[in-house]
Amino acid sequence: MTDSDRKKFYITTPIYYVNDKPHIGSAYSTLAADVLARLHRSLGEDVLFLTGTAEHGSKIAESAERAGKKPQEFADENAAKFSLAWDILGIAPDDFIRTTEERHLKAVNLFFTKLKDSGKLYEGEYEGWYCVGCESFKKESELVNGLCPLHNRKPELVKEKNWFFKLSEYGPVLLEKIKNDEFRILPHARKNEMISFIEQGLEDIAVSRRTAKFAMPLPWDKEQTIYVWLDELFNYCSAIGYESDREKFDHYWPADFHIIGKDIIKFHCIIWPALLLAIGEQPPKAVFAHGFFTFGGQKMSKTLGNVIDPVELAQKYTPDAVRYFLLREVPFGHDGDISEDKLKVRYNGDLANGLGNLFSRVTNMVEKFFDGDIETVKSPKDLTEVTEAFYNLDFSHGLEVAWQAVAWADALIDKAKPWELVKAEPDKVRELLRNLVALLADLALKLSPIMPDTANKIRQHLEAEKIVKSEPLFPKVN
Ligand code: ME8
Repeated sequence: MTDSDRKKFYITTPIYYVNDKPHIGSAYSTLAADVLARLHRSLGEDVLFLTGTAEHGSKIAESAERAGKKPQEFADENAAKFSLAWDILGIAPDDFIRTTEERHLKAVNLFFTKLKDSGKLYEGEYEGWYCVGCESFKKESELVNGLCPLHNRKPELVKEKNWFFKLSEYGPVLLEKIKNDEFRILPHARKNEMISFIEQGLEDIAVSRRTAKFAMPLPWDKEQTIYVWLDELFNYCSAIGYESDREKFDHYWPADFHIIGKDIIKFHCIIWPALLLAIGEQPPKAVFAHGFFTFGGQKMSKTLGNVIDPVELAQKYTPDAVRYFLLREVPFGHDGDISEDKLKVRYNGDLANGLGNLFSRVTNMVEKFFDGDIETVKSPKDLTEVTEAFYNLDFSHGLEVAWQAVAWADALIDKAKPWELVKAEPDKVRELLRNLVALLADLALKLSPIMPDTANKIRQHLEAEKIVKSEPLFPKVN
C-alpha cells in the first residue's frame, strides 16, 4: 500500500485559552483525541492530531495585564505550559497551532476576505451583553440574576457598529446535513439538542468587534477587530495549509473528528459549519461533545479557580494512571464528579491490585516454575470489544471489558492454585500460564492507546528471552 492509499484521519481538540495553565478539563479533551489518534495510527491510517492555544482577545489581554506582562509574552509562557503538560501526560499531537503564529494570521485574513466576497457579511448595529469569560454575547434569558452563570460575572453592555454574518440563512441546510448524518453530532442527545435549537430559528451573528483588545484587525476595516471565536475556529483549517499548501489542505479536510466540551457546541455545530459553507468548504465530518467534570459537585473552571492540576497528578500517580482514571471514571459524553480520592481508589484497586498484581503473579510463576520459558499461544479471550468500544469513543466500556478479563484471570489462578498443582501436574500449570501470558500480551495491545507506557512495559517483559518476575507496575499509594 502506498502512502497516498492510506486512509487519512484528522482529529482536533479545542484550542485552549492561554489565560492560565492547563487544567484537568483541557487535559480530558486532549487525552481523548490522543487515544483516538493512537488507535487510528495502529490501524495504519495517516493520522493528523492537532491541538493548540487560543491567544487573542480581551480575556487574555486582561489576564496578562493582571500578571504585569505583555499579552504575547504572557501567551508564550502559558502556551509552553500546555505543550509541556501534554508531553508529561503522554499526549503526542502531530501539530500544535497558536493563533498568534504567522501561518494562522495569514489564513484568517484569507478566510475573512473570502467571507466578505461571499456576500454573507453586512454592517449593522449591535447592542447586547458581552461576557469576557465566555468571549461571547449572552441573551438576557441566558443570564442568572444579571450574571453569566458560567463565570459568575456581570457581562458588559456593548453597543457598537459591527460586521454581521447571515447565519440565519443556514438553518435548513444545517438541519439537512445534521439529520442525515452527513455532519455527525455525537453523542446522540447533543444531535437532538442542536436540531431543536436550529428549528427555533437562527439569528445573524456579529463577526467583528470595535473594542476588543489584542485581536486581529479586519482586512478591509482597520477600525474593527475579528471576533476571537471566528479567529479560533479557523485554526482547524489554518494548521493544515489553508493559505499556504492547498494540496495538504485538500488531503486532510474535512476533519474527521472535532473533540470538544459541551460548553462550545453551538460554535462548533452551528456557526462553524455555516461559515465553512459560506466560503465553499465542507463542514467537518463529526463533532463529539463530551461532558463536564465537577469537583465535589461544583463546576470546575479556570475562572472559578477550583481546578485540579493534571501534571501534579501524573507526577504522583504516573501518566497512565491519570489517563486510565479520567477515561474510566466517567462515561465519555456524560458529566461526572472527580477528585484525587477517587483516583486513589481506582489506582490502588484497578491498577495496583488488579492489572499490576495479575502481571506480577503470572510473571513470578513463569519464572519460578518454568525458568522463565513459556510457549506463545493465542489469547484465551477475545478482546475485540475493547478496541471497538475505544473506536466508538466509549472508553469506559472498553476498559470495563478489559478489567473483566483481569478478574477472570485472577479467579482462574485462585481456583487452579498452580503453586499446589505444579508438582503433580506441571503440564496443566504450563498450559494455564501460557494462556495467561497470551492474555496479558493481548491486553497490553488493546490497552496501548490509553496506557502506552504500561503496554510497553508489559510487552517488553513478555517478549524477553526469559520472563522474570516483574516489579510492581503500579506501586501502592497510601
Ligand atoms: O473555549 N470538564 O477555550 P477554553 C471537562 N478557546 N472539560 C472541560 C472542563 C471541565 N470542567 N473545563 C474545560 C475555549 N474543559 C476556546 C476554544 S476552539 C476553536 C476554541 C475543556 O480554554 C472542554 O474541552 O475555555 C472545553 O470545551 C474546553 O476545555 C474549553 O477550553
